[in-house]
Amino acid sequence: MNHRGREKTGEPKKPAGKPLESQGQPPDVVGIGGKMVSVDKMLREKLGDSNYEKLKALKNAVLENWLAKYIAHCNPDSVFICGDSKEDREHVRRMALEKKEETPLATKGHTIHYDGVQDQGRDKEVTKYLLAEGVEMKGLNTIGKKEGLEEMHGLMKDAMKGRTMIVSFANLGPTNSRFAIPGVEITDSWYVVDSVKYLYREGYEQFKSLKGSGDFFKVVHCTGEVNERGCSSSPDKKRIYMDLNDNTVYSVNTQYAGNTVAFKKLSLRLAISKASKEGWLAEHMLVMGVKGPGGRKTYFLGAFPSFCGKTSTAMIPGESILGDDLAYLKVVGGRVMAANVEKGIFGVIKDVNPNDDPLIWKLLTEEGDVIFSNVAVDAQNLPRWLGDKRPLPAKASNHLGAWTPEDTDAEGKKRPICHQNARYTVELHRLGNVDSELENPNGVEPKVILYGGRDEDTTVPVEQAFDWAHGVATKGAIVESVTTAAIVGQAGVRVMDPFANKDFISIPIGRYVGNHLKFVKGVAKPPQIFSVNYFLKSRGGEDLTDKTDKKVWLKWAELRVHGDVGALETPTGCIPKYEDLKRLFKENLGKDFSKEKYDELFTVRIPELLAKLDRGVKMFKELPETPKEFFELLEEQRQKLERLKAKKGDYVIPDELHSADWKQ
Ligand code: SPV
Ligand code: MN
Repeated sequence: MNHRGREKTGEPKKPAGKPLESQGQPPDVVGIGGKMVSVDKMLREKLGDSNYEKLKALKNAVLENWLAKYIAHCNPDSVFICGDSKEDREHVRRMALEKKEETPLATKGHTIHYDGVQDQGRDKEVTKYLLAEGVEMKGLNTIGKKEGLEEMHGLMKDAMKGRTMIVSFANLGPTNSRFAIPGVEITDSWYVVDSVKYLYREGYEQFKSLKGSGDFFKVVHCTGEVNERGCSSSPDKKRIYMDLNDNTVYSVNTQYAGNTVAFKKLSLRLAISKASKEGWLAEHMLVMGVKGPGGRKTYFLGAFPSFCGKTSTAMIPGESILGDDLAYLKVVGGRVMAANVEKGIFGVIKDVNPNDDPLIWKLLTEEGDVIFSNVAVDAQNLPRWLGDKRPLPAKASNHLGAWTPEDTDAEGKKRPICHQNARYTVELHRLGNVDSELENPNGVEPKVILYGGRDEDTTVPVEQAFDWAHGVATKGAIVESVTTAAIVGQAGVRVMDPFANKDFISIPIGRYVGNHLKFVKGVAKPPQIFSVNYFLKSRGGEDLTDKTDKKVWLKWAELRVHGDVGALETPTGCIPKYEDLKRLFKENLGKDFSKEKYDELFTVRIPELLAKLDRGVKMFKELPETPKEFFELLEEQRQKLERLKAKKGDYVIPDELHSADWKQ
């Protein structure tokens, strides 16, 4: 039953005794499972004067009813309405420490938070969409709404007893902008609210502009049962459910931020559904500025699956960052504009080291606010992580407890110092390279969109698509990557991850592809699409590139969109000329770039490219609503590759490329 948008009118109706999910809701009584309570009485009692005033100042009956319903059901000892003020921010931080959800580390401002042993990543298996009766969502993990809500509410019953419910407000997108979506999360975790404060723009004052409307994202999170470390301790009862119709997320028996800071990936699913109805795009993309000649700055977007270099791309030294994870894209006045949904980073810490990531390294080792999660802590109370390029400490502790370098697991393998998916949370403004336009309510105009995955054998390091539609179909829609530790489960399996967004696409993927194709209608100069691949190996399996080489691929794309460099045409797009890369490697990295390396990196690997196209066609054939145009574009590419193969064999170096070989 959708009760949003109701106003208080007249006398309260007598409760009917039936669960709210199945009956009309009287305006000022609330309850789940038959228990009915007066909203105002409940709020006055639980909130106390100052919190009650704070809530009332928002003048939003939808919010009040919803809140009262979960206060009655989750039964917290008290409720804290968290506003935008510095005092509230500090209170949250203090409480996170007092309740030991975070512990101070040696460096001022640094804290560590641990998640449960089986709560170290997003959990796909228990993350489901609540489905209204008669609705089907093919290929997505779903549960009937009635059954799902009953289960969820069963797990949430009295779950906040002895704890405080915190109500926090966030703004997805820059404040006072056309991108902004208001969100409210109720949770009993101070760590979750602390993370929200790091990652999102303040939303309490902005919430007033809703003027009573129920058009906001809602999140209910309960930590659930905890162990002696304060971590959720019932992974078998972990559930994360989303209701696209009500724009609501429910999460229980988990603390991992990807499952609980619901304005991240859980709200991305809500946003994708909303965007599809409204004609814009919600993407798993970085936003950054790349410098060109003469002080020019070109904005880039980049979609990469988790763990595939998205954050380190956004942080390339010398360039500027607006965001590392989520972007909203809208067409405004015939131009594509984009904004970061967030104002902070929840980044993978593995392999962050002073050489490859000097900016993040500095931030993580100097004084200032950082939440580390699931890293190890050494005897000096300093955080340590995989790939930090420091000698291992003699002992440390991690999410499993005490650790020494000699420790082995059940199979006799060395136990790593910490979990692969250990992370850090920081605010973007602390970075020396934050872009001046981060808070621009109009967003920025991207000229380049990058798509990349963890691909060891198929695509070249950088390649420009022929045009928007070609890029959408052959670069975005068929991104492939091997699975990583960001998700609980098996790592190392090759999967197709359309637009690096597959896990979050909450509408039929075919429709989503169609939305992308249509998106730039009426846009005179849409962004140009490039594929990038940081993981390509030689055909003998050796690494071919360094982590820092990505800067050169981006610099080339920057020059290319301004027409400052030429390119070689291949059947799959346009690749750099050797001379240009040689110069860019020297100028940007002081490195010599050999012709042999170039030939190896930019060889057109026809069997692998054809196999990838086949996998793409096979996958999309099984998905509803995929536009005909998509299949046509893939077929055209396949034919070009076949023709080149017939002329030149399976592997063709750039010097051997002549478009007459594949053009009819
Ligand atoms: C990712 O895994 O892509 C992340 C972290 O950005 S999470 O919030 O878990 O999605
Ligand atoms: Mn991400």
